Amino acid sequence: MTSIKRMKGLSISRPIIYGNSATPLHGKKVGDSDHTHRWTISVRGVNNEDISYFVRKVAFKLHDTYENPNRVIEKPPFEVTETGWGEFDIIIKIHFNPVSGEKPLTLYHHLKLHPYEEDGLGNPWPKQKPVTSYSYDEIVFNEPIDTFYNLLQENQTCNIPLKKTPHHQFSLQAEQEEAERIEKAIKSTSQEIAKHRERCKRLEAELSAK
Ligand code: SLL
Repeated sequence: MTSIKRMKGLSISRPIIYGNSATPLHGKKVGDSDHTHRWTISVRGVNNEDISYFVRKVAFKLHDTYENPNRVIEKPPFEVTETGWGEFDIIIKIHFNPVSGEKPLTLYHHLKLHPYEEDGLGNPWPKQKPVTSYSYDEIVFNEPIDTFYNLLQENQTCNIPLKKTPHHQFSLQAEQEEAERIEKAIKSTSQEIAKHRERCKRLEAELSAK
């Protein structure tokens, strides 16, 4: 038996974007159904590059109201397009190239059909604009098998860009800005808490003095 060699102390990652886009059918009925939207759920590379060198297949588990809710996609693009009327959680199971010896990875995505009230700039959501909900993630392979490690190294991967661009929702700049927003929110929340604690103390002191 050939022994499996792992790359001790090494890890290697691959970025992915997963999620859905949805457009309303505006009363255009699909058959005699009560469907209101057409949507696509997908797992992709950052620049829509081919990820099939390390992804063997993707299984999307839809809501049980769908016929054949287990949709297994064996080749790229790893996506499912459907119509429907409701939002629900989709279980995404990514199976890796068998040479990896890696267990499948399970992700969850809440299918989003309805926009938030505003488009982010304070304007109402434009009727024709697709609603999108995507997540960025990096799949980390710890101490991968050497053949899989070599396979990953041999294939080009695209990373998110440094700066924000109209074509990329995810960038290092956006990540940095989000981190700064979170830090600011944590700071102002702790200031609020401190303020309220002080007020409580004052009121308690007033009460006991009565
Ligand atoms: C809801 N909890 O009530 C959710 C369930 C299910 C959506 C949403 C079915 C399509 C079909 C469909 O759109 N299911 O029957 O072909 O909102």
